[in-house]
Amino acid sequence: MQYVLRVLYLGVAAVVAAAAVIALVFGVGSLPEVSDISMRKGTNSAGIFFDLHNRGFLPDCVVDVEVLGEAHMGEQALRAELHRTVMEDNVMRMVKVDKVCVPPFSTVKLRGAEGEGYHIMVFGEVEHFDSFHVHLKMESGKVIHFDVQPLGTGYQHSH
Ligand SMILES: [Cu+2]
Repeated sequence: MQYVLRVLYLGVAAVVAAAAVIALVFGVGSLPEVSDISMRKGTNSAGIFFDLHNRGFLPDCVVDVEVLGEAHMGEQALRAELHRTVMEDNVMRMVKVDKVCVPPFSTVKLRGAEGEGYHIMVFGEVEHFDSFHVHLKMESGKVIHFDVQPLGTGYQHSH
């Protein structure tokens, strides 16, 4: 009788432990956030740069980006792409990429020529806007939202 109870108890404990692990991995999943945001305006284009962190237990990827320019006259959606700067035959050029992934407990630098070359490129009449709202859509369904001012420092919203 006591043996049966002990086996039952161990069984329950194992199920509880397994449920806790599943909750940790799938409940928390990835924890993506950004820091050190900056922006450089060019002519009819701008680069947005930041560090992408993942403090969670699962990998995640940026799969889409939306950028809204804000000015006195209102907001306007701008064309935005995930880019990577690459060297080909000693010539630096930018290519469009579908996603930028960050492993668990890691950081990927989206800083243009620095590091792996990733960055966000915005196209349009960027000189008309004072501020830019950026939404990064993650593969997990999570969305990172931050604002950035050219030559200024951006800050991340917590939602
Ligand atoms: Cu680019």
